[in-house]
Amino acid sequence: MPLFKLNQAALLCEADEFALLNELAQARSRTDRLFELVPRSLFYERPIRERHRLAFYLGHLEAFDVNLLLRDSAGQPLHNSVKNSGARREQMRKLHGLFAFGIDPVDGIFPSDAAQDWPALTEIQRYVQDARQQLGRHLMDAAGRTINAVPMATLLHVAIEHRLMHAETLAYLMNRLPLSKPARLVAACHREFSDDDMALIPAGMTMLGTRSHDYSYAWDNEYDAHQVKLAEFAIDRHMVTNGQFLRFIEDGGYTHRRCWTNDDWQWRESQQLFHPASWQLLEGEWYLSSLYDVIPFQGDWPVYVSHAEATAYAKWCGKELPTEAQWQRAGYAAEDASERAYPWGDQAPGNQHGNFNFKQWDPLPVDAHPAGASAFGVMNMVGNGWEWTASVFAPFAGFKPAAFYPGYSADFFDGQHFVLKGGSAHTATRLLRRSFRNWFQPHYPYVCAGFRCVSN
Ligand code: AVJ
Repeated sequence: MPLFKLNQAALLCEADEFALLNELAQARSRTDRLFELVPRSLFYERPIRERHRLAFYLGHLEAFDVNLLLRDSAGQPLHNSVKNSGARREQMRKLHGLFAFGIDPVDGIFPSDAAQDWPALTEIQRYVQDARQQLGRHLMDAAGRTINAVPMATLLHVAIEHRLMHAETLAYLMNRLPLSKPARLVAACHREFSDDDMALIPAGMTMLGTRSHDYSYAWDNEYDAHQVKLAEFAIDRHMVTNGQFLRFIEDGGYTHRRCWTNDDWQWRESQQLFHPASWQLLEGEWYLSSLYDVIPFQGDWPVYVSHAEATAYAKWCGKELPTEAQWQRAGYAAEDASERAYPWGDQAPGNQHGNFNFKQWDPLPVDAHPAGASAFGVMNMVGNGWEWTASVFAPFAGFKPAAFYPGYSADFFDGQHFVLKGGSAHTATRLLRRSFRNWFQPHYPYVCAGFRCVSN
């Protein structure tokens, strides 16, 4: 796929726009490379029943960028006026409509389209190429301009972050593709971690959200910054491991009614769940599914589960999930009452700090990055798996939806989503900022998301 003609664009751009065009090009090559891993025969699969077929995401990333960026300074869409032949233009418009809306159905309604409802792969690829060409031309002209009073640079941040979030979506969709899966030649690992290994976090303050000058871009749900006061609590030094979770399973955790909330129990019963979605029992041994293969049990990796399963585990061992504020304080507070940019300090994220930014596909042991520990010795809070919190996703005081993407967060303030913090192996570095908030429904088990517990 052609990238921007960056050197030409550079002549016209502000320096920060040039850097952003570069970053968008890099984000494109990340999603391109992910799509290249998908065999052509599997593009029309729907690996997760709540989400779209893979082919959708191929077109969606471009349709989103076109909607956002291909506009005149008054905000009117430009893509209707492109100089293609009439039939080609008509086809472009049709595909654009098909791929424009990426929000998946909520509330247990599953999409019911058929594979043949979607255009052929070559058609989608042509749409992608056309869109990139038009964007390339337009972005050169639009440099330094505003669209509806929004600086081009802000919109480029949005395009980049949207694409990088979808890179993560692709990664966890791909984990569930029906690729042939021989067991990988690594040994099972049964290293034990203890539920008693907790760090004490003294009473104090934490800042949620961000001030407008902290980052060059943050989403609407990250505003406004505010202080939260917390009592003393203890938090697991490590994310709960597969090995710990196995003890819960072996103790009959999935059938202890008292460990589950009413909603969660109903869900568990209706799905007849007895183990995490990524685990498989083969001839009496547990395996974990990954991209191309099935991996023998890794007891020291974080367990990836739904919010419901995480909550049941916490209840089983007499603990709770951390609130968003507790998680934030455990991660970012320093002993002198100041707060750090990252758990380890103010240094930019590097390989020694954690497992993120597609450094590798699979998780690493929960204690793999001592250099990433927080001031209170809490390990691996950023990377290696998102972490569920007990907090319902809701606006902070002062929340204002962005006019260029009003539904980004507001569509999900429905009490049906929980905040996740931290990041996974598939989370890009720029999404690791302290104020970034992720959210999913409590019964969505597919994200590379685990948890740690607190005692209050
Ligand atoms: C913020 C990760 C929950 O994947 O549903 C992508 C991001 N929003 N396209 C999602 C998103 C629109 C969103 N999450």
